[in-house]
Amino acid sequence: MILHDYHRSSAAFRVRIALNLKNVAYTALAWDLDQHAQRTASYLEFNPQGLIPALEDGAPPLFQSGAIIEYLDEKYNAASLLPDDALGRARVRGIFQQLICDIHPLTTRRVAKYLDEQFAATAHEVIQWRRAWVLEGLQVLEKLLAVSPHTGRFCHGDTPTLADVGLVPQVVSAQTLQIDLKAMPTISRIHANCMQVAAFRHAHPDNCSSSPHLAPQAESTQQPWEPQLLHSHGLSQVTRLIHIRPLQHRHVIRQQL
Ligand SMILES: N[C@@H](CCC(=O)N[C@@H](CS)C(=O)NCC(=O)O)C(=O)O
Repeated sequence: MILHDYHRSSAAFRVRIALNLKNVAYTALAWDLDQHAQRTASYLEFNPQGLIPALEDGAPPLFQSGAIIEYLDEKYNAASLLPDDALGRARVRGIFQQLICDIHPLTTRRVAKYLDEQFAATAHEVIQWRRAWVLEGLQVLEKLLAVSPHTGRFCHGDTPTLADVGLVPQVVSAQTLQIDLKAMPTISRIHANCMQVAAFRHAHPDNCSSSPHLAPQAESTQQPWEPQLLHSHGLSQVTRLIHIRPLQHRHVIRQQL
């Protein structure tokens, strides 16, 4: 199984968590979003949407983190990421979709690029934009989680579900945007509980940062886009590879997006 990955991609972070929760061995191929690797012909040929992540587990390749995670949940049905009851499943999917459909897309690199290119937004204004949408979305979610009797140690009950898989990357993204989460005690508590679980911890960008540090060295010795074996780590055997391509870019976005 091959995960087309980038350590700072929130959407890929979700899939890494799910793979770890399911204890599935995989190979990670890192596409350097900071170098716009997802917009190069070799990636677009594979995924015309030009977005990370993608998962290869036979043909066809799978796109969209939500679809990939539900595929994994169906294929490896031990430790289900969805509750048994229909109402519970709808609640969990609702939280997940709020995070991945209503918050995350507004903060992506392509939106930042458009703000920059079409409206000459400064880097500071782009950060303000991102902060506004993440803050608003998480504040709403905090209210939903705080009042619900279904909220437990995790977003739904006392075992991790799809909702937590969506929540943790968004909280990490909020942290990189320096959003103060003190006013969101329920989210902070659930996030802390998730980080007690190795599957979440091992998927964190700090534990998967294959590309930025090694890219310059690799560039001098590798052909463009030649995959380089970096190291293996993770809960299960995760092999991390990197595609390197020296590219000029206008500005590097260092937030978790
Ligand atoms: N809905 C997609 C979103 C994927 C997505 O936006 N990925 C980001 C990284 S987190 C990306 O590839 N961004 C590149 C860009 O915006 O050009 C999913 O959940 O898989």
